[in-house]
Amino acid sequence: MYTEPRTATDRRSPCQSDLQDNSEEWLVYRMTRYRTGFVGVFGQTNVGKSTFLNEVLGRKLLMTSAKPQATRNRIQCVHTTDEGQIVFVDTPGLHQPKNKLGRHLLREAHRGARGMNVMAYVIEPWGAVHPVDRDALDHWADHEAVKVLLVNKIDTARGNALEETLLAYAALDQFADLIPISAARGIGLDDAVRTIISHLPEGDPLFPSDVACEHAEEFLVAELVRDHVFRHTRQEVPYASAVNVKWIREGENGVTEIRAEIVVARESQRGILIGKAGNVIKAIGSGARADIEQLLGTRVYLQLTVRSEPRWTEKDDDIERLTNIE
Ligand SMILES: Nc1nc2c(ncn2[C@@H]2O[C@H](COP(=O)(O)OP(=O)(O)OP(=O)(O)O)[C@@H](O)[C@H]2O)c(=O)[nH]1
Ligand SMILES: [Mg+2]
Repeated sequence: MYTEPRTATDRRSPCQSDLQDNSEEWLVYRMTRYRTGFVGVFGQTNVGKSTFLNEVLGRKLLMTSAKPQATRNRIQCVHTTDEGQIVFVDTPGLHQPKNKLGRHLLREAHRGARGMNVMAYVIEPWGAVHPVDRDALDHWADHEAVKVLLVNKIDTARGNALEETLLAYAALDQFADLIPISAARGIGLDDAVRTIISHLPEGDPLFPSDVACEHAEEFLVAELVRDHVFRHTRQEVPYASAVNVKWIREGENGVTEIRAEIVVARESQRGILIGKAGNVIKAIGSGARADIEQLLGTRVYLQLTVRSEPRWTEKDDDIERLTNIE
């Protein structure tokens, strides 16, 4: 039986002692020390990475969408439990880039892998190893992070698809654990979090337990507006849109006043975003306002404008400026 080390110098991991890697004591040991570390969430676009994080965090901090390429930045958020603290890094989904903005997103995803203790790689129950995953996992084969596979959307799996998926990805011999989940239905999330924590190094929390996100309010507010741009527009318009929060200030009677502009890449997109008699921009504004009120916990007055910056999605400087995270 593993016994508690008595001195700091005696704090060897049980791996170095006589314990077997999979013995019950080792598992108990892994679960009883406070653990802290960085966990990157990776995977193809639209597999549910941001949905998973929102569900784990218990609040809508990250933008999600039925349309691909919703996430544009490496976004850090903090999840604290009694067992450990995870600094999660959400990343843009892996995809075939079609323009400069797409290539920028892919670079962001790869940058997200730096310094991670654990890579949570998210897939869907496709039944076989997807070629994009094979390439990405090959690329990260020598990365020092522990890799955990999250098979999301198990609510959509038909027949033996889940079992076949688990077998196919296990055969890659890269994953310490493979966990079926459904982010949207809240299935398997506790298991996923506990397993991830068990792979983190021992350490004290890096953030106070009430911190959920280390980004400025402006960024989170901009993401909520962009979320509703994705909901209310189609084709190229959501991908040509960026949101810039001009200011947030305390107004009268506890109302928070926010001024934000949506930047599009062409004049015609401006018209689409505004819509007939302003119906599209109104729908975006009222949806975003409700979400921002939830986030900030105050009443919100949101003023939205639309401006076009021709071809910003093709210019490096503009991409940096308009997708910049603070
Ligand atoms: N059926 C089902 N749908 C899900 C589940 N989890 C997420 N989704 C849906 O999948 C879509 C994509 O979710 P996101 O969380 O935006 O995906 P993502 O991986 O962050 O996408 P990118 O940011 O574009 O890389 C959304 O419509 C979600 O509602 C799930 O467990 N089951
Ligand atoms: Mg996302």
